[in-house]
Amino acid sequence: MHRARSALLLVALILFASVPAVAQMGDMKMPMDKPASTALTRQAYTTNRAFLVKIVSIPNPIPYEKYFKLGLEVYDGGDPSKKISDAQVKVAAGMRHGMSSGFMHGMQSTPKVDVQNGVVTVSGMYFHMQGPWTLATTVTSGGKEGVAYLQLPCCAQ
Ligand SMILES: [Cu+2]
Repeated sequence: MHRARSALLLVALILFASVPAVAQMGDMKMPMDKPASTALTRQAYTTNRAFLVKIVSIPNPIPYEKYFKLGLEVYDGGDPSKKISDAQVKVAAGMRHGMSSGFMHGMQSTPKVDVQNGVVTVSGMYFHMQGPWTLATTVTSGGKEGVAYLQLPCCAQ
């Protein structure tokens, strides 16, 4: 009886202790806290195949704990040779840490999107943790909207 209650208490303690650990993960050195071995995704279709998003410029390697920018171009998913110059693009970057969708955490910066001559420049990117990051780009054009996910490995030492 007493032993069962101790075990329950232990489980409760472990659960309780793990909550702040997740919340503070951005500051912790985790086993995953090493340069990503995954490759950079150079291009990706939106999940509905409406658009193809290509990375046209990015620092190689991506700097660690430094601001950087990257350039994107959007193409017609049905005809990838057709560039779409007037697409509206929103971005969000984060780390999944094994999650199949969504982010375990985002960046500590707010990226800014600027479109000029059909090139989408995303500035204010900042990776504060080593490992694979995901850039979600939401593209809107011609009444269609789609989200493409690009994998960005972090980082240079
Ligand atoms: Cu992380």
